[in-house]
Amino acid sequence: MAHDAAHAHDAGDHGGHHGHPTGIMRWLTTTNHKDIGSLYLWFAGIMFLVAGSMALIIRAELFQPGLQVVNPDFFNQMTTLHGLIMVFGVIMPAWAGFANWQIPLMIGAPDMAFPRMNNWGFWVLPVAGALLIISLFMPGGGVAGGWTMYPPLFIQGGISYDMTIFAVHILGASSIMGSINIITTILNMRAPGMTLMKMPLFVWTWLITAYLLIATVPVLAGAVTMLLTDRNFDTHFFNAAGGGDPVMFQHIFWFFGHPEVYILILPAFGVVSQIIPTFARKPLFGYASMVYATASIAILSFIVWAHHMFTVGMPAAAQLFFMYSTMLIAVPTGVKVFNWVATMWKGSMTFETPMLFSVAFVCLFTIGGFSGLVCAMTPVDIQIHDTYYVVAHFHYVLVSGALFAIIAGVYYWLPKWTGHMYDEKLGKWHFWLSTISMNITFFPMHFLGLAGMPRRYADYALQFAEFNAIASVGAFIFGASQLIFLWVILKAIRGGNKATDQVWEGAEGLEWTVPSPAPYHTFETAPVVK
Ligand code: CU1
Repeated sequence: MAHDAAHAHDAGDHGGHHGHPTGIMRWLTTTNHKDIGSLYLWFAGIMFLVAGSMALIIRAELFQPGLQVVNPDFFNQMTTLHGLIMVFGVIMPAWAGFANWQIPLMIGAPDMAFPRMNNWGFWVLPVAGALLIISLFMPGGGVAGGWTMYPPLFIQGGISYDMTIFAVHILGASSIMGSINIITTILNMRAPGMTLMKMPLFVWTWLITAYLLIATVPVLAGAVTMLLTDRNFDTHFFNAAGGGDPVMFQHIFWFFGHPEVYILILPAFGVVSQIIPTFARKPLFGYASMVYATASIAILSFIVWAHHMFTVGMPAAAQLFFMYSTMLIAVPTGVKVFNWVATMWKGSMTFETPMLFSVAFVCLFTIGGFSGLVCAMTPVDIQIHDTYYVVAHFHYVLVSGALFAIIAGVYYWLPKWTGHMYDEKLGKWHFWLSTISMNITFFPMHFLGLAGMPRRYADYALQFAEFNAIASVGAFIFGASQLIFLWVILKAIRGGNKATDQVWEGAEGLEWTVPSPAPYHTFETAPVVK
């Protein structure tokens, strides 16, 4: 167990101890939290290119009215898989990568609590990803029912629908394994003195996220299992002709689905709460209120689900309940935004790339929050339901929210992860191009939605042409800008200026101040916890 931190990754090449696996076997058998963190991040990055390309196919088709690039059925397959892969294959695995890399370092644990389950939790992911992508090429075509998998559409399709259900089961199993690991690690393996209320906020947000996952992923698994039996074993859970109820699927799905959107965004709150204090050179304002706000958001997320279903025909009392409970979430979210602003207030701020993305997060996520409040109002939502207004809303939350926080976190910790500084100049190019093009893409969608353009159609009426053309131009600039990001990451991995011990001037916390030897271990040599 005497491997030196800096040389741990080369141990196999030295012909070192007990013939550690090298090459592909090293990655297949690794139980080291840093290796597994990297695997998650690479998987998320590759799937980001896949699902991002699908978005560009969508935007190419919508560049002009009339069909020009793909047929409507393939268009629907693209919107469905773009959503499924971005949620389950990009943002969730990226956060799992951050959790694996950072949580042990931040709380002073030698590794995750269950290193072998950690390995398994990652390696089922590529199987699910492959199932989703291969399903596109199956007889009968790919899944075209939307990422929410609503019946009756989702009961009718071919084999690709069964493959998608299987993929969702696998993804769920992976999430459950990851969550059990994260909760156990945080509750049992903190260094002496690291009390719960001293934990870095990123650790807090992931602890709460892990509870959300454990509470909701089995609900999703139940929903898709009922779809599976409706499809293959003649049950009629969601078939009105057999006494079932298709709307029941929506209730079950969104009981998972709304907490799921907080699963995607809570770790983002955590990352931004690490970055802003560093570059404002002030401690986080309102730490305890941040923890309580995160917990409040998580609890409230369980009682708002039917705000996705205002048009299914609900009693007025239910509409009022889901409207008011949804609006209530603005309170703890507002607490967070005010705390981030107060942290920056009178700080001696500098604007390196991680800070730029974090400040953009605070501004643009807040736009997504406000349009969420608009959507929450029942009478307004009945008007804008299934229009591009909703598409604009959730892309502000997920692109300039979750994705920007992931990018900010990658820039922030890349020196820690690779040992090299990234190229600040290219980082700034990446930031400005992404931020400007993100707004060019998604802001016009508010106008399209208010004017009545429905989502999930390959074509549209002539009066929507201008804003669609603008959105498509923005999308292609955004897509191209992400190639800069890829280049910056590859450059930092391959070399560049050595990162110093204290990478960021204002950074505090265990992860920056305590040396963190990477335990070299695999299935053959399990970690020894002293
Ligand atoms: Cu929701």
